[in-house]
Amino acid sequence: ASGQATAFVELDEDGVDRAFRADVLEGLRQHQKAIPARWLYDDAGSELFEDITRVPEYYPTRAETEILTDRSAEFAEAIGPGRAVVEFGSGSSVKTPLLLRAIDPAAYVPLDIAGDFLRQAADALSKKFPGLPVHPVEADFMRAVDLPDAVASMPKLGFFPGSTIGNMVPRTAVDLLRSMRSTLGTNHAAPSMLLIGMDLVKDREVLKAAYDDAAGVTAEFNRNLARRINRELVGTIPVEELRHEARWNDKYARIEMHLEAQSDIRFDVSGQPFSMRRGETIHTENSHKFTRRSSYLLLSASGWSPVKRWLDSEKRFSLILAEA
Ligand code: AVI
Repeated sequence: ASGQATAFVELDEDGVDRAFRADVLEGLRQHQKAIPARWLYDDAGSELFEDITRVPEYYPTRAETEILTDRSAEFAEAIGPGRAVVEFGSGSSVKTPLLLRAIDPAAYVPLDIAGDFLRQAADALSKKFPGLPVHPVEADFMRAVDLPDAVASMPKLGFFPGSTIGNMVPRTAVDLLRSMRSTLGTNHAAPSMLLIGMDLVKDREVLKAAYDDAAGVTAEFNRNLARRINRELVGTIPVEELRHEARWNDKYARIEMHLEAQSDIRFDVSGQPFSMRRGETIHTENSHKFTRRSSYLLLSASGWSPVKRWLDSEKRFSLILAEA
């Protein structure tokens, strides 16, 4: 799953997601055109993202997997057995089994908005861990969620890998981290914990290459958003006139993805006309990068006290354990 939490889907009379249409039309009317990144993840986009995780330049997935593999004894010691693991955004393929194997949990609760992803992930996990109770919950984890009664009395560990938190602006990230704290609970006798992946600030060229790989997979992932608009919102965007750009924004310490018009273009979306000048862009994603201090500040501003931090061998990516 993408890990991008969304509101529940509401379709209009043409079977189109109302929120998608509203976000696109509003986003294209702005001076700096911008469309929320969660719309990158339709079926084609989710598959392209899986492909991104395998391109040589995109290090975050491999770096985080390395930490989970190599430091399993340290996770076991810092977290301890018997917790209910609540994963925000279900089953990111190889990472979840690595964590579950390391810490000997009492239950696994995958939480996702997309019911089909959720059930697939839950089934796959149950097969791998036959003795482990699995309780999938279909919910929007941007808001506080009621967990199943079966795990009510267990201490909790939230798991949010992948640096998905980096795709949110700080204000939204704080809202989410606070919601997670409410979902997991703040029992002082057995404080909840959170294990969260956060990608690190590093050399710009390394960052830019990770978001503009030579094979062009990230470019396709970005352009797929324009294709999706054409498919679902009766659009006429000339996709081949849009160039993928990965840009470092130093003020906010983030990589931004943009789609840049290569010539002056005009197009329609849902019957409304739009135009772009050559060089004008549509901003499609932010991916914030953190330092030790900025990651701790974000967590503590959200009610979480950092406990321990692990890096991969090349110091590219961090996994942080925090306590409620
Ligand atoms: C899902 N998310 C953490 C990815 C990232 O690195 O920000 C999405 C992505 N966008 C382009 N490449 C990967």
